[in-house]
Amino acid sequence: MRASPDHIFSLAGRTVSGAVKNEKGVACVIDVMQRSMVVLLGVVTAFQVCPAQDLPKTYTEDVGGLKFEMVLIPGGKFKMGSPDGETDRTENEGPVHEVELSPFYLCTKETSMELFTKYYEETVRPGDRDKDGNPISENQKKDVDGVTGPTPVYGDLTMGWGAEGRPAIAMTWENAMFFCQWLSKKTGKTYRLPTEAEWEFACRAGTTTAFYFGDDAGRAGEYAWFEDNSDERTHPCGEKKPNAWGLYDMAGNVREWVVDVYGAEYYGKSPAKDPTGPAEGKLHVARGGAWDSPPEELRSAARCFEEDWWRSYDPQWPKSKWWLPKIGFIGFRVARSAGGK
Ligand SMILES: [Ca+2]
Repeated sequence: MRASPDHIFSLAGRTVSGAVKNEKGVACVIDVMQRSMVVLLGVVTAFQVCPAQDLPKTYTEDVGGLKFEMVLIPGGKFKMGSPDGETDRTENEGPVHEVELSPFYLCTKETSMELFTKYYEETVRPGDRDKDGNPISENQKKDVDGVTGPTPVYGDLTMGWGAEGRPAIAMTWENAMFFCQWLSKKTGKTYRLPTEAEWEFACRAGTTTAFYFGDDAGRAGEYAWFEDNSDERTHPCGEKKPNAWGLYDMAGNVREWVVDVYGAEYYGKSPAKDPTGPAEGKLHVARGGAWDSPPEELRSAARCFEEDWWRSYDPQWPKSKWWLPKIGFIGFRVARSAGGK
């Protein structure tokens, strides 16, 4: 059967909904999602129906008055990873390998707290009991679209820093993936997380230096919120200089989830065309460093991956996989395959 990206996406959506119906709960949904979405990305990126030159260079998405900008990343080949001689590099950034990417769109900024709050308020599940105090089942917790939403957040989602203009924080990778599903339904376009390769390609914006602003870490303050200037918190998105392709805060502010699971040796066996990460794994990659990062973590090739302690503050863990309370350094930005829906 010949498949289109939209067809595959709808299949994946049914798989997720089906998993909800078996009443094994969110963990089951997420396990299915985690497996299917990796496959999904590979299929989606394999179908490009429109040459990049025919696509708009930018467009504005509007979700109930909350707007964000998407920029076309034209696709092409680049050298992924860091060379042996790069200062402060780590082994998992090699070997440097050539990757070819299909064109895609990437949000110019990290996902905002305002938009993520809208998603949360529209999809948050009720508590474990109804208004009369009776336990409610997983099926009863589904929203009208049959999609299980996040459990109520533990504590203040903004960590007391306020929401206005700042990036969304403290969500798990699974929660970010559900956000993309929600956003796709709201807009009719298929939004997703970028792959790790897409993220690095967009971050570099044609550069081969350690940072997208050169090799001088002393310039980091012009482009990034990091440990030297952040006052140990996030800052409104887009206040620092963008990279050459108009992307803000690719370095610093919050680390950004990508779709890939982490593989320390993946670069040695990565497909050359549109790689989507290892087929299996439990830890997810987050890129770009954050407000708590030393300069070396802002390097374009630097890789960060989920650590067990990130979930240790969640009193609902392991029952809930939605939140990383007190982990204010993790966020994400959305991508969309060019030429698809
Ligand atoms: Ca960032």
